[in-house]
Order: sequence, then structure tokens, then C-alpha cells
Amino acid sequence: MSAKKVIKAIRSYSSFLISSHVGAEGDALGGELALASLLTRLGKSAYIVNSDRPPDNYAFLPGVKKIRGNLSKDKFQAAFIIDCPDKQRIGNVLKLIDQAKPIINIDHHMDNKKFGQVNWIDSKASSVGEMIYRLFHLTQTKLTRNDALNIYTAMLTDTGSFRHANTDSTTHLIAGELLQLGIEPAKIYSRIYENNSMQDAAIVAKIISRMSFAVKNKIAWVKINKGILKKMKSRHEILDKIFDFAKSIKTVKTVIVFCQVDEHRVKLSLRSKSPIDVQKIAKLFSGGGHKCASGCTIKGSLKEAEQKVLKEIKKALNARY
Ligand SMILES: [Mn+2]
Repeated sequence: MSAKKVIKAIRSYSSFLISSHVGAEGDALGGELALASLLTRLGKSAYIVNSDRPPDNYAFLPGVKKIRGNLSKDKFQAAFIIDCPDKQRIGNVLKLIDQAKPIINIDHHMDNKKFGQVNWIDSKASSVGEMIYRLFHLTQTKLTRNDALNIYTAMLTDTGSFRHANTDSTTHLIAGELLQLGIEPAKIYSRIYENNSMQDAAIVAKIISRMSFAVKNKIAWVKINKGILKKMKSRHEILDKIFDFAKSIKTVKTVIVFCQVDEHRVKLSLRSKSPIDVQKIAKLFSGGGHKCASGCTIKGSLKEAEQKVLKEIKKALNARY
């Protein structure tokens, strides 16, 4: 089991950098904070360094203020990269990890590129937070209430509040154990999901009113241009609301959000209610993710990206129905 190799690596070094993917959110942040706490308790130095600032709705996570944007290279001997399927997604922090520093890669994305010296990839885990939870157990380190809060947040956000297909009995058993440490699920949910500004709510309403449908309303999609994208403060939560709305429609099987990053690039987020595997669609455009949630970036205009992707999804749907 690779978790044992992770523990061996923890024992071999005394100082660690911890990072994740660009735009770190619930699972990445909660996982990083719990891991930093574990390492500290094992007598190690741990520094979380991210390419982006944590979004405001995660400001309540214990330890989040310690997350930094830079670190001197002599401060750490090895680097943990968590929840990040490939090295490029680390963003600016990648510069800090030169060839000489070993990478310990912990992830639950099926398509992880195994870029570390140690790779612990478990695509069955609900979240990286759940994997960090296992490290606590394997090292017989007691979870504190703060650890529980960080790990619960990771699990909550990556399972879509315990609704997605990656939720199983293990997920709930662990969540139950975390609740016993005194964390309050309603409060946590509210801090993350009931914390949007009026401006964001207005954007959600506008985007939803422009939603398009095709193939007997099995495909739903929206296009977000550069102007609107700039106005979106809590991008993640806005996208979640759009996905939830579209998926709530009985006929809808696949939802796509096209975001115009700049004149030449469109970033796609895809969600699916079975049986369409959106990871396969994302892969056609060099992206990745999970069966029910994936993403990719396409060169071209919004219109071009829309045409290319809809063609592929229609093909996949035709093969199914
Ligand atoms: Mn994750």
C-alpha cells in the first residue's frame, strides 16, 4: 500500500512544503491544513504554499491564515502535492520545487500522472481529505476538532454535500467520527454555501436565464464571457449553483459550463448524471477529472468550443440511447 510509503517519506525528512492545484478550494485547502497539522504533530516543519489566495468562503478553516504564496527553498526538504492530477496544475509553486526535491503525490483523481517520487493515488477515496484522515489513523495521531473541521470540509465539498457517486458508507462512517469531535455541519455548510454576495446571486440568475438545451433537453449548457467571468467573485460556488440547477431538471444528463478565459481560450467544466462519462469527453481535449465531473481547456472562441464539445457529447449520448 502506498500510504505506507507516504509514512516512510514523512519519517525520512524533517521539513515539508505542502501545495495543491491552482484555485485551491475545499478539498485542497482542508487536506493541506489537516496534513500540515499531522506533520507538525509528528515533530516536522510544514509550510503550505499555494499559487492562489484561499477564497473568502474558506476563511473560517483553522490555520488558513498561515497559507502563504512563497517560501525560501532552504526551508523544506520534500514537497507534498495533494489533490493535483498533474504537475502543471501546481501553478507558480512548481518553481519552488526544483528537481532535487522529492515530491510526495497524494491524490484521488483517476487520471493522476504519478509525477512524484512517492505516489499514493486512490480513485475510490471521496476526497484527498479522506486520505489524510487515513494518515492520521496509520500514524496513530489523534484528530483534534480543528483537524475534523478541515477534513470534513474537504469531504463535504468534494462529494457535493454527500450526494455524488463518490459517497459511500466509508465516507459517512468517517464523517460520523468527525462529528463526534464537536464540529457543526449546518454551520460549516452555511459558511461555504450560504455566503454569496447579492452580486453573485444576480450573476447566477442571469447565467441560468441564458441556459441552452439540446437533444430532448438531455444536454444543458451555458457560456460565460470574459466580462461576466471577471465579475464573478466566488466562481466555484456560482458554478456549483448552475450545475445544481441544470442537474435538477429530470431530462438533463450532461451539463457544460464554457468560460472564456481570454480571447483564445475557453475553460470547460463538465458534469454528468450517469451514464455519460464526462472524463472521456474532457480527455478528448487533453483534460481530465472524474466520471461525473471533469474539465478541460480548449483553444478558440466560445462558439468554436461550444460546437466542438457538443458534437462529442451528442456522439456519446447517441451511443447510449
Ligand atoms: Mn479533490
